[in-house]
Amino acid sequence: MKGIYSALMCSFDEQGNVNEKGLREIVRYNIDVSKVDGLYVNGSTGENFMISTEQKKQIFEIVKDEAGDAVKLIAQIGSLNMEEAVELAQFATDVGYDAISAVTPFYYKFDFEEIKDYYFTILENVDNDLIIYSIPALTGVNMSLDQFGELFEHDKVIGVKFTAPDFFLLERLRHAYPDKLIYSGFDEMLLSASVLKVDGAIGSTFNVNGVRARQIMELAQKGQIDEAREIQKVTNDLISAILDNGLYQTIKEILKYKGVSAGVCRKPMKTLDEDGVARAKQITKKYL
Ligand code: MN9
Repeated sequence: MKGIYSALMCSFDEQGNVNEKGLREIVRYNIDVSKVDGLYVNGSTGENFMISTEQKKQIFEIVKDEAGDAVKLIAQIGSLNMEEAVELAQFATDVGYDAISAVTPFYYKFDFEEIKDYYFTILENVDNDLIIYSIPALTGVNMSLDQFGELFEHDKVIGVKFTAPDFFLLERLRHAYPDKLIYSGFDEMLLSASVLKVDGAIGSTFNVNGVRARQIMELAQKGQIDEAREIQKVTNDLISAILDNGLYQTIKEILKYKGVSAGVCRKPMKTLDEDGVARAKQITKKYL
């Protein structure tokens, strides 16, 4: 389960429906061109928190059907609706996903006992391994080293997608839990996370920049830090340009220039105007 995983984009049409052909093309592009080791499906980048349960299932099915066994598949099933989380966990497991992942429950400021109960309840109801999805900037949920430890006591909690700029906590986690899988979640900090020996990375920009991501991680693992830094530098020029222009919209536009029917983002996310589209084209030409 180690390696570079795209936080998979999903193609939606103007009405917000899943564009099956487009989604299949995105999967193919990730495997054939971005050369990722795996796909993280229905995460933030997949616009998961703006779609229906049926759409989530539809996406899990299409992605598995297109990817087959070519790459590892992780299904993000986290939801504030526990029944939905369990239902999706079972569904993705039946479809053949290698692991499930669940975002920390957010919005209501749950205490740690509640968060623990959420994860263990999901695991009581599904026969699969689980990766915690921690992204404090979006959820407001900050867990301590000891709290991660309590979750890691469960055999089936096999790791964490660590999307935070907290390298102190990351180092402590790595040191304390050498056998758990730690995935770096911020693409712009991949080199720093790789130096601390994460097992892999899961990111939105890998949909289009997966090859450089792999180079950064592998060079860092070999101790070739200067070379890795050069590639992180180009990568971060790219990521800065993408973030300035609108993260998911711009990645979709880049995919379109590459011939992939990436569609538009779901409302309330906005669509790029003419200038934004032109900038996305320039970014593609310059970096990809
Ligand atoms: O899955 C992604 N997080 C979000 C991880 O999209 C919220 C990252 O890959 C970021 O998009 C990326 C740009 O900041 O690092």
